[in-house]
Amino acid sequence: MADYTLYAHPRSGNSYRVALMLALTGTQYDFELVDLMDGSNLAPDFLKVNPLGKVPALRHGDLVLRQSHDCLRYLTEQTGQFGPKGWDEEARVGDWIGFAIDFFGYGVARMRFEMNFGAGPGPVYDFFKKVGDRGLGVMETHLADHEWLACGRPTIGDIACFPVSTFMSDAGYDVTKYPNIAAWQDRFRALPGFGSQLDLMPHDNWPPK
Ligand SMILES: N[C@@H](CCC(=O)N[C@@H](CS)C(=O)NCC(=O)O)C(=O)O
Repeated sequence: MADYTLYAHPRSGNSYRVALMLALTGTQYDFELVDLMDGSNLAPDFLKVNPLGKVPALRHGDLVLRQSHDCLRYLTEQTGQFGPKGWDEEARVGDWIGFAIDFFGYGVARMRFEMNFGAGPGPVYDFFKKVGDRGLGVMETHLADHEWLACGRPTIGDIACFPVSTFMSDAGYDVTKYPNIAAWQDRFRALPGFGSQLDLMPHDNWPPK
């Protein structure tokens, strides 16, 4: 049994953040599938782990973390990897964690949700697309002269942003129009320990029927 247990689902970008952090830091973990497709996130057993009924959750001893960004920060402290050093770096990494919430969470991730599970193209999609377009524009410009999002090295800022960046095509974007983001994704995929969502969060019934 590993020290950490990750409760998560492979279709969840927030879950993938934490799974990536565990994998990239070489941290062993037990994986507990919480199947969002059959409502297991609202089953009494899981609500004891996370009363909010959401994934991911990360257990380490008696501590249970229920926010993906807390998990990233906690694991930087535990492993000494991918974290900022000093307040200048904290602020720059924090910009990208905030970006992941403000532009990816409320933009690209919602667009993908609308396309996969919602009404598809339409006014709701267009509303989120304004946010997504703005965020991708900021990121594409930034990556024109930065190899990594903050501090000149891979940090939890990159780990926070990578999962939803892989939803771009499902969200309706032509990724070839964002060559700097595509090149950053390639650099990210080359990091030692990298795995896909399904590598890190195995699911027997995939794609879900
Ligand atoms: N603020 C949370 C958000 C977690 C979240 O929204 N998880 C989604 C999957 S990506 C979920 O569990 N949704 C199921 C539901 O809301 O019923 C985090 O950063 O971890």
